[in-house]
Amino acid sequence: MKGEKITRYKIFIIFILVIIIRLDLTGQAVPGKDENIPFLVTFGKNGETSWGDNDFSSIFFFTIPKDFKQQFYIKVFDPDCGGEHDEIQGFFDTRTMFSVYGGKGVDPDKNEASRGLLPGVDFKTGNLLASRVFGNDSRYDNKYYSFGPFNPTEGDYNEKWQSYIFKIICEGISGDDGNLYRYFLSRVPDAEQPVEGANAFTYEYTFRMWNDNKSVSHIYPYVDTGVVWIRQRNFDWDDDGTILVVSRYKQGITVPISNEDDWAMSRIPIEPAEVGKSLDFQFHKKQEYLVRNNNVVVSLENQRGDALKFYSSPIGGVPVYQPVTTIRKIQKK
Ligand SMILES: [Ca+2]
Ligand SMILES: [Ca+2]
Ligand SMILES: [Ca+2]
Ligand SMILES: [Ca+2]
Repeated sequence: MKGEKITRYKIFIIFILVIIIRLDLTGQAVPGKDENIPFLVTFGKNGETSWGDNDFSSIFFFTIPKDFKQQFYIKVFDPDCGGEHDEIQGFFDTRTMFSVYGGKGVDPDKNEASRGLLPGVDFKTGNLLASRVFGNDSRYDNKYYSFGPFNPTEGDYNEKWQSYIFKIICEGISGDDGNLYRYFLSRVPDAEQPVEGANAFTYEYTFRMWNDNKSVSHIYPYVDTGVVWIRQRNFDWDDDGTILVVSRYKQGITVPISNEDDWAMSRIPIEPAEVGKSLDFQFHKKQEYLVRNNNVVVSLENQRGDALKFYSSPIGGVPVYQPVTTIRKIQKK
């Protein structure tokens, strides 16, 4: 009896520890911990789309839970384009502008233009809170720059998620090199201290793959109510291995892959039980040889043409396939 009590106590402690660890490490870093993606990438607007960035801009949203009352910072790691991490073309001449927006017009649930997927429509919606241009500057090479402090209520309030939403836009305003960078949402400017319950998402994910064909990268789109099927699109995958879709109900569906400067697309059926959870898009690199410096773009929309969000910290956790033995599900192509 006493032994059983101790075991239950131990399980309880482990459970609490797991919760604490997840609160501390998820949702704050972009790319997220579970994604295993080394960097986001945005090229200068004079770059070639065949280098893997289709539009020379990237948009991310941060959600701050309404119960969080302190100030916070949006930190950019390696905001410069030069020195370490970045992708040179000839010589470094790229200038990149990072801009933070809050207020009405930011929330992409209420304002579709804010998502940045409508051709020719301005996505710089909301109030500009901070902005800075970075060139080839050793002061910011391999280091963080902190935007802020911001007050949570400067964001655009979203009732469904009970969170204030902020947006950060990265634009390659000149030059042709690729700026590689990461974000971190922090309570302090000079360290990385997460905001509990915060998250980050985008609608069109442009990122760099590892130069290591043993590594697998992931992105986690959230399947909202009413989704019956989704259309996946991937750009400039350089024929680099396979892309698999995994969920509790999908052991691994392969999707058509792009090669050089082109898009590949397909439809993926969604089971009712996958609604309200995340899918796991897995990016497995080619094993025969190493495709170096692969930058890729991924976007998804549902059957109504609405874009799906990719969360840095998957909502509902990382989905794990669970074989169904009683009900055999036949995947439709
Ligand atoms: Ca750099
Ligand atoms: Ca250049
Ligand atoms: Ca950089
Ligand atoms: Ca590529």
